[in-house]
Amino acid sequence: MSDRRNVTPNDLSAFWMPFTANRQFKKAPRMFVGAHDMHYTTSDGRQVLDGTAGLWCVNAGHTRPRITAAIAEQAAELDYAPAFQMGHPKAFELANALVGIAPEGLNHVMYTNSGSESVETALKTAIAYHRVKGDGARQRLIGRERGYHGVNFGGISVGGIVTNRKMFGSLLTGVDHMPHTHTPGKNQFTRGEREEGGLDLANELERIITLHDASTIAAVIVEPVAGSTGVLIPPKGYLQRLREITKKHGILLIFDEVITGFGRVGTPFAADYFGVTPDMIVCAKGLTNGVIPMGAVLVTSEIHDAFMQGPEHMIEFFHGYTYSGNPIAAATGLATLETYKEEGLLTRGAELAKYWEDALHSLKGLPHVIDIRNLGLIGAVELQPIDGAPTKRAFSAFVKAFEDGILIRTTGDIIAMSPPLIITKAQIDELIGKLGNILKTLE
Ligand code: PXG
Ligand code: PLP
Repeated sequence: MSDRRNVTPNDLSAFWMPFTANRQFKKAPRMFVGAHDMHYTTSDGRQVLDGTAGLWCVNAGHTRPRITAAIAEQAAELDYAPAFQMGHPKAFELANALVGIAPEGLNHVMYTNSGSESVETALKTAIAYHRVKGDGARQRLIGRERGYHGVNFGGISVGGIVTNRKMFGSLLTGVDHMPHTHTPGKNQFTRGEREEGGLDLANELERIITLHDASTIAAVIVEPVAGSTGVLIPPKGYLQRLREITKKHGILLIFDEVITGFGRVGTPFAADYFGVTPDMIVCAKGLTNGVIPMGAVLVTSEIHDAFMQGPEHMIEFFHGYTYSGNPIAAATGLATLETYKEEGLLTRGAELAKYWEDALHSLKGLPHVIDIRNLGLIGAVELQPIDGAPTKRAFSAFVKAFEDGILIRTTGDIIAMSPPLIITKAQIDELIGKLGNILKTLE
């Protein structure tokens, strides 16, 4: 056995942290040691109001009793069952429950362990679907500038966040990107969706289709509301038009609802809010309240049924993960959906949206604030970057916020917020009030 001579107790160096300024963090660590409902507890015993639902995932709030109990019970009863060629009841129950809250027509569920894996699963399914239908030339994938679809190769290929792409070589071939939907100079401080520009932006897809020819394109993938890139709300009519165009050309439309799913915009899925049904929905995060890793891809019967051919003893789709539909994750998902249902959380965002919007927009006019955007219980405050030091101003707001007892999230110089759907109006006031005071003190 090794004498473990490289390890000192409580040393922070071994863990190479994700999407984190590691050296800076390890000099001044910010640690959570507990959480309950709307609050975290820090390692120095302070309460921090969760303005971001963790990373956009803890939609029902923290350590909810039904969910923690379900995990303990499932772990004691059936901890693991092989995902391939074997089943267990809760994976089927959860699939039925998901189909029950999904937009009409999305009737089948594949499981993954994250949003990133859900994206890969959806992209592979799209290409394979055309092939099993005898349309194997449809291999191209269309994403969007500033899109975030996780960090795996397919996701960064269709994604449009340059920092997440440029280090990683040539990525997938046969990918193109639509323009993003943000038009600075035209849509600052819009409340919700803006009226203008939706059709023109969506019609850019027609241009891309003409360039490549529809017969080569498998799918278009978009976030209904772009989250990670700093909250970009689509203009009115945009998603509806994307649906019309994709349908007309036999191209699958994939909504990446990893953030927008499970009540974030005031409806179960953003597809419901916008009244647009895609061919696949990619989800994760809120599916299990962020508590146990799990993602899913919801597909139409048309897609599913296209694969159900050939000899019955043959595997229909050569894809899946060791932990697809893992029993503890499935039990967590079921308990999460029950909690959402019992407390009306999948539509609570709609009740709070106006209050949230008014609170957010009350920050207009404070120093450095150049834009405010919102939809459902999502909000963003964009700051003017410090000359020559982009991201620094927003990051110092983040650190001050943590010290003042609120958790916000920053990307570039954009502050993003997405509180648990159990937030009260008083807690919205506290969150926005404290943020306002911090903005007044920023350099
Ligand atoms: N698609 C979308 C639309 C996402 O927002 C993923 C895929 C990937 O999911 P996983 O589970 O592989 O991380 C995401 C994840 C942020 C932030 O603060 C956003 C995400 C993850 C972490 C931080 O903006 N989105
Ligand atoms: N790498 C190796 C060597 C494996 O054996 C497996 C799964 O069996 C994987 C990767 C994929 O792991 P997962 O199914 O957890 O995604």
